[in-house]
Order: sequence, then structure tokens, then C-alpha cells
Amino acid sequence: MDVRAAVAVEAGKPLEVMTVQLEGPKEGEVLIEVKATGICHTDDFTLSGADPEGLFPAILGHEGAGVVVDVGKGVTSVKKGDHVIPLYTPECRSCPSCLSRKTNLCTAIRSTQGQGVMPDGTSRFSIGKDKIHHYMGCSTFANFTVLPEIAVAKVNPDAPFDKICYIGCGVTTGVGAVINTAKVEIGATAIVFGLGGIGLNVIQGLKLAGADMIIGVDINNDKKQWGEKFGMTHFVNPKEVDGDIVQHLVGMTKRGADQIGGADYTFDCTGNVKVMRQALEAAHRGWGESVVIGVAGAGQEIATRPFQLVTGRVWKGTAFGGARGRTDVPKIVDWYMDGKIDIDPMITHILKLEDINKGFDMMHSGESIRSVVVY
Ligand code: NAD
Ligand code: 022
Ligand code: ZN
Repeated sequence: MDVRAAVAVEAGKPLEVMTVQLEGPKEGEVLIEVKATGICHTDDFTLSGADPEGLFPAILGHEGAGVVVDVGKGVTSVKKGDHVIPLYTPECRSCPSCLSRKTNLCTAIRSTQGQGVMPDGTSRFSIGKDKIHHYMGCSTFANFTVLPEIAVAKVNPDAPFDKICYIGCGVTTGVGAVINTAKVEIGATAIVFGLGGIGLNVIQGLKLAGADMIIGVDINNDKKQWGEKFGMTHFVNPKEVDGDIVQHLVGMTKRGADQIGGADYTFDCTGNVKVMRQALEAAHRGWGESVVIGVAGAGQEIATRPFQLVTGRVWKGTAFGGARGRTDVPKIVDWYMDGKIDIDPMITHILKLEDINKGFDMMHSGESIRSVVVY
């Protein structure tokens, strides 16, 4: 069938909106009509050519929501008409990783997903005789896409597509990092570095978990009011701090008779390896945990003195907020529908597919939190 797609033709060039061909779903696959998709940093990272694993031509996009319009042979968990969110981290429930209960990083289709093809090794997208790669198993920058059954979460059909698409990446990553990865408890103190589309979701996750002190750190003062909207209690701009930012944050979090500072939990939502170090060192001696959420550029390395870890700080990382997609994503949609979490204000721009490149421009300039394309 003919579908409308924004194609990443070549690294470093804008997306080209065109008609491409999509084959129907094969065994174990589903055809989705994509209703809305967010634009996220990883799409930009790949499009820019900075991602050494980036493949071209490809249909990018991994933050979508839509409706099942057809299912392939053997598909049992979803049917035509179901509302779904595509999952770049699938959940097969039978690979060693899923069965371990220790990680959300399902390995069932990992290698083919990285190669930009469906699990049978072929692509469903083409232009004439030329194949186009899938992206993160999702390719939501097309009004129809094919996904493996294990890579879709069935969600509440009353939920609005133009909001819940954000649960396909940003919301789940931020809220999940707090609930699943850090397992923050009531009364905890926390520091969030970087108040963009991820950091704000970490903040609302911390509020949901009952954290007491939620310090937001950003070099952009405009982010203060954004943080406050979602539950941040204190704001620090490192550019306006005299001396060392870590010492400043440790000073702000001093508690108890021994007056040792540092937060119970810290989160890097910048992708900057220097900030990752600050986040670790601003965690409390003896028990503070620092969660790396930001994705750093290819070849970057993190550093700290081993003493920081010997004295009990814990350095962790998280992908997709530690969420098991088919199990946890429907719950997050319900939290949104019940008013437990907020999404609407973070979607600052709605675009048509034809204008998708404007969404990338607004991400670069920092004027958007999230841009969403509505088909
Ligand atoms: P964003 O650009 O919207 O936000 C980043 C924020 O960090 C901005 O507000 C910026 O002003 C701030 N910042 C930059 N340098 C800083 C510094 N030195 N100190 C303090 N603040 C600083 O980006 P986003 O959409 O929120 O994404 C953040 C990161 O999370 C990206 O690296 C993205 O790739 C990553 N991410 C990871 C996962 C995962 O599963 N691990 C999922 C989604 C996104
Ligand atoms: C999403 N991300 C950043 C912004 N939006 C993002 C990028 C990468 C990962 C998670 C979120 C990630 C962390 C660890 C892995 N990935 C590897 C998982 C594994 O090897 O099992 C990751 C994922 C998908 C892909 C590449 C890397 C892909 O489909 N190409 C989850
Ligand atoms: Zn993303």
C-alpha cells in the first residue's frame, strides 16, 4: 500500500516527505495506522549522522500512538481496532532477559531491530525496488507502519493519541526511571540535572513517588517555571553559582546531626558526561544513587574517583525507564487518564507531517519541550 512518510534519505539532510510503499504484516506482525508521533533526540542524533549505527534511507520516529488495522498470522494479543503504542523496547516475556525479571531489555528481536529490519530479516518499507530501513523497530514518521506483535502495547481506547504518543518514549523514560529504576520512596530528596522533555517527567515521577525535596538544575533559567509546574521545589542554575556546583548542591541537602549533604537520588537528563559526574558526586555518601538517563555521544566516557563508589554511592543507568512495555505502558496511560500524571502542557507544538523539519529546528533552539506530528 502507499503511505505518507518523512524519509531520512541521507545523514545531515532534512527529512523528505513523500509517498512510499508498505507491505502488509507477516506472521507475528501487526499493521498500525499511526495517529500521532513525538519528535525525540534520538531521531535527531541518527538523522545528523552522529550515530555510528544509523542506517539510511530510513523512516525514523519511535514515539507514536495509533490503531491496529491488520494483523498477520498467529497474532493473538491484539486485534483490528485496538489502540496501541509502539515499543522500541519490546517485551516478549520468554527470552532470558524477560524471564530474569531483572531487566526490561528484551533480547527477542534485538539484532534485527538494530539492523533496521523486521525479525525475518526483511523490510516492509520500499520506494520502487529500493528498500527503506525501519528505525528502532517503530518507524512512526509514517502514517502506517508494521511492528512485531511483541513491540506494541494495547492501551485505553479513550486516551487521546496526540498526548499518549509521548508515553512511547519521554514520559515512560522519566517517570519509569524514578519508579522502576531508582524505586524512590516517600520523603526522599532528589536532584534532577536537565529540565527538558525527560527531566520534567522525572520531576513529576518524583512528586508521584512522594519525594520531599526536588532540586532541578539547568543552565537555562526559563526552565525554572517549567520545573515548578511539575513539582520541583528548588532551582539551581550552575552558571549563577559561585564555585563548585556539586559543593553547592551538597550544601543545600545537608540534613541530620552529622550534617552530611547529598541527595538520596540524582538523575542525569542531559546526556553530558561532565554532568553525569556531577550527578554521581551530588549523591549522598553511603547510599545515594545516581541514575544516568541521558544518552551521550558516540565514544564519550564517564569518570569519577573510585572513592566516590567505595563510599557507597551507586551509579546506575536506565533504558526506557526500566519499563516492560506491554505491561507498564498501559498502566502509565491509565495514570494519565486518571489525572495522576500530566502530559498536555509539555506538548508545546503540534505539526503536520509536511512541517516535521520545523520540529527538529525547535528542538535545536530549545523553544519546544515536545513537538508532536498529528497525521
Ligand atoms: P532536552 O534537550 O529537552 O533537555 C536537556 C536539558 O538539559 C535542557 O533543558 C538543557 O538546558 C539542559 N542542560 C544542558 N546542559 C546542561 C548542564 N551542563 N547542566 C544542567 N543542565 C543542562 O532533552 P530531553 O528530551 O529531555 O532528553 C534528555 C536526554 O535523555 C537526551 O540525551 C536523550 O537522548 C535522553 N533519553 C534517554 C532515554 C533512555 O531510555 N535512557 C530515553 C529518552 C531520552
Ligand atoms: C530514546 N532513547 C533516547 C532518546 N529516546 C534511547 C536510546 C537508546 C536506548 C534507550 C533509549 C538504549 C539503551 C540501551 C540500548 N538502547 C540497547 C538495548 C539492547 O542492546 O538490548 C537501544 C535501544 C534500541 C535501539 C538501540 C539502542 C534500536 O532499536 N536501534 C533500546
Ligand atoms: Zn526517545
